[in-house]
Amino acid sequence: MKLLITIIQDDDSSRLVSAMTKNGFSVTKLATTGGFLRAGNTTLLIGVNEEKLDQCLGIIENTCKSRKQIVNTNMGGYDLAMNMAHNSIEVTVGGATVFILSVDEFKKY
Ligand code: 2BA
Repeated sequence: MKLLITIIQDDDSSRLVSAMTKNGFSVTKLATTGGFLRAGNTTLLIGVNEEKLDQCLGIIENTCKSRKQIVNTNMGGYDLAMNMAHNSIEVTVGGATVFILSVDEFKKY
């Protein structure tokens, strides 16, 4: 069995959870925060048997879209509106970031 720690954007979470459950995958949804943007994102814990791994990854890839976001690089308490034009960078936020871990044991009581 594998555990997929799957970090996605909030905008994709509802569609991905629906697609997962429709295809018989169990999902736990966590509200998380990205360290760079300091903005909310969603982390899904998905336990999946190895023969279903590719199907599961395919659903993630097909459901989650990358998007561009403008980030203010001077968030230290100055007037954000005044600084925005001069201190902004564009970052492309995935898609999905997926950590694939091997599960030693899986029990349900
Ligand atoms: P954030 O940390 O808020 O990062 C959002 C996006 O900002 C990243 O998109 C990336 O394009 C950019 N970024 C992140 N750190 C950067 C840095 N030090 N310098 C320049 N740009 C940077 P993604 O790479 O698609 O990541 C989306 C979210 O996935 C991240 O949100 C974070 O919550 C998680 N993540 C990504 N890689 C991770 C890793 N190696 N370990 C743990 N969490 C990770």
